[in-house]
Amino acid sequence: MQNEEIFKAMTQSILDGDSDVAAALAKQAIDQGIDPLEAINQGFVPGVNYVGDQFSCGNMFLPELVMAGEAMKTAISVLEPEMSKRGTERKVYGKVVLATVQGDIHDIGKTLVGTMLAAYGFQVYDLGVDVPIPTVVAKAREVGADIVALSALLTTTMVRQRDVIEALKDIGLRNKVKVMVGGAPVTQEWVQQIGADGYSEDAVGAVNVAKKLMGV
Ligand code: B1M
Repeated sequence: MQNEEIFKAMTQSILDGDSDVAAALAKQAIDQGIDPLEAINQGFVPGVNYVGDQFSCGNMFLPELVMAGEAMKTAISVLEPEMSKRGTERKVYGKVVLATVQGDIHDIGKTLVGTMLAAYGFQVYDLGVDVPIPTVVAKAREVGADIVALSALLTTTMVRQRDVIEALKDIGLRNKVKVMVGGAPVTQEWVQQIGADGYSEDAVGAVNVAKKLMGV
């Protein structure tokens, strides 16, 4: 396959949300000697951009976004070792420590946000669900996080987002790290109330917010 042809097929694999095809094309690109960075930027990224835009205007729905994100993540996982070998790591916009807050086990939205952030060039440390406040804060300090991203799906666990902000203040990290929050019950009003730096209603918006927080 010519490069243009393989890029087109890569874009289509994301639109189809087909992880197996995306992985096979990523492998094929490596075998053909295509620069993995070029494969991501010219092959897979146009696919997630399209799906993201269509999701934002209501023409595509959550399952398509989830599947596209998963396919993108699978393709990148195939290409990443080759990128490291070639020393052509993608530009990393920033380090994000991501967690669903303590007491909350909802992980679908959080994982989707993590997938999209990683797909768009953030280094994501996903701590999982029900993550204790000290664990979030310690990881942020350990990796030198630029952003702490906190998901909460329950009205009873939203308050943990505020607690993490307070804990960051307590250890003198608050002025070094941005905090973004999200999850179904989170509102702009809540963001202001707890003094977070950013909020988005969905995973595509989360990428835009994170980029804005990093000044890119
Ligand atoms: Co739960 N649950 N649940 N649940 N659950 C809700 C949240 C609820 C609204 C359902 C309802 O009653 N209508 C309700 C909360 C009520 C409230 O507090 N206001 C509820 C409840 C009550 C509970 C339990 C307490 C039920 C019980 O046991 N009695 C229990 C709590 C357990 C716990 O956490 N301690 C519970 C358990 C569960 C399951 C385990 C069964 C399952 C989760 C499975 C899993 O995650 N692996 C589950 C599910 C599936 C839901 C609903 C139905 C769907 C959540 C979901 O995955 N949505 C949910 C109702 C609903 O939301 N409609 C509900 C899809 C996902 C992609 O969207 O997570 O919103 P979402 O993420 C979005 C955005 O919010 C945003 O981007 C994502 C992608 O667009 N976003 C961010 C999310 N995080 C972000 C972070 C960001 C930025 C954006 O920056 C950091």
